[in-house]
Amino acid sequence: MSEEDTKTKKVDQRSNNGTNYKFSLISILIAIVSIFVIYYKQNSNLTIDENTCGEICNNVNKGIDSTVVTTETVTTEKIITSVITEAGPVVTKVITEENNVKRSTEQQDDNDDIVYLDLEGTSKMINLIRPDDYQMPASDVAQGVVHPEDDGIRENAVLVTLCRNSDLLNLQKTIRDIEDRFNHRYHYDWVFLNEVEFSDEFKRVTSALCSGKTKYGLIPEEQWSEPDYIDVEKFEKIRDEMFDNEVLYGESIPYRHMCRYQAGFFWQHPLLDEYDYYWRVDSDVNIFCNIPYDIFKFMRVNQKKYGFILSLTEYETTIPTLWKHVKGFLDEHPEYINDNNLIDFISDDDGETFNGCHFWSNFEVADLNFFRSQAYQDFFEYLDNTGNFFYERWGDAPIHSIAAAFFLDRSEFHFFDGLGFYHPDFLSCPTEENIRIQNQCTCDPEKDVTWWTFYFCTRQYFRINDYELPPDVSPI
Ligand SMILES: Nc1nc2c(ncn2[C@@H]2O[C@H](COP(=O)(O)OP(=O)(O)OP(=O)(O)O)[C@@H](O)[C@H]2O)c(=O)[nH]1
Ligand SMILES: [Mg+2]
Repeated sequence: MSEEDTKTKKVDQRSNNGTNYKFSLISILIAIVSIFVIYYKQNSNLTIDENTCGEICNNVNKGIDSTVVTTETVTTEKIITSVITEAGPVVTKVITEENNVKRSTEQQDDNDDIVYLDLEGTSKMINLIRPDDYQMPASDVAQGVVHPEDDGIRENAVLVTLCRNSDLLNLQKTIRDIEDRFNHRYHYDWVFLNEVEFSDEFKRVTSALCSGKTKYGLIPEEQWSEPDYIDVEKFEKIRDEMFDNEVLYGESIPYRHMCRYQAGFFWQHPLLDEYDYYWRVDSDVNIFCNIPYDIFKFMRVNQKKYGFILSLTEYETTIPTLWKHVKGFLDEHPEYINDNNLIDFISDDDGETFNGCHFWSNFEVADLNFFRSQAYQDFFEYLDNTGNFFYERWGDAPIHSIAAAFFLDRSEFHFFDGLGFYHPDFLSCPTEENIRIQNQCTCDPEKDVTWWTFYFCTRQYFRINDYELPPDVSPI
């Protein structure tokens, strides 16, 4: 090989090496891009990355096949999600759409403000198509009510929960029950009330669980503290005595504030001003059956003002002088007594004595305008001035029930059946198997206490109203 040839070969080799080198670079680049694309595809098909959007996005996406992009909208069968990151404080906005309902969640990177909103008027209710063989519980037939069909119009109503931050764990299950069994179709707002500020965690978790707007209200101090006229020494002595006598919550101060607030103040919270109907949801209740109609529409259409599930008798030791004061008030205000009242539910001797029967207020679907009425307000103020929410530990349930029994028309009450309900330690489960099956109940009818002949009062309610008892409920 000549020197010339050798040079040429070296040049060729160099140029070949250069081509190979370029080729390898391109291959590596393609590989990197491919890996990136595969990685991106895999991740974008799962959930929103927590670092991008925070815990709330993971909640939104839980169990949902979602697609995530930045500053772009992608549609899949179930969901539209877009994550928008703005300059300055990072605002992450997640919009989801499922079954024609759009939800928007915003979060700032300092976790300060979590706002949960309906997206400008696009929220759409899921209307239940009622099967031809739909059945009402026999007790509803006996009460002469109708179950309204969905019409796509939400009532002016709200779910209300008074609770502490520490109730969050129990409350999650309660909310889930009510959302799954009822509210996922209607998206009614949910108001949470507390005497201290709700924590960010409480807001994050509850706003992710609720399908309507969530609102968080602070209770004014004067509604959650002993009024000036309470004799502090007397109060302390009484609490000691109640503790010694093992009166339930007899020594507790917060319990008294809770009862007094539920009895006299909750509807005054400005967050409730805009609503007509409310469903009180305590943090320790469960629902076991589908509710196959709009419970608030039910109230309006059937002209009901007070709905209950369980009714029972009050501990005498917590209300020794309540009836005396009720009579004192009614002597002063006979004009408030409804001509067609329900006194025979709470008294067996035409108002002489209280038989202890009351509606268990941990489930209450009611017309807020009843509480806002002058009669109710005067009634509460009169009772409150006795100081006995503190000295005797009056519960809110008998106060609500006594007021309703005197001031409402007896046709304005309703006993709800077919929902399945639990609050420690009592359970209500529909007695009729067809209703349990239709409403997909998960409760044990053997544990139902509704129709017990002692301690509970629903039989009394049926007797005084001349309603026929449901089948399978023995007449005695
Ligand atoms: N913010 C606040 N909420 C309370 C307080 N005490 C009770 N609650 C809430 O008020 C509602 C009723 O309270 P409960 O403690 O369940 O009262 P109860 O049902 O009479 O008593 P239990 O039979 O023990 O359940 C629940 O939703 C509680 O979470 C309190 O001190 N502060
Ligand atoms: Mg409770």
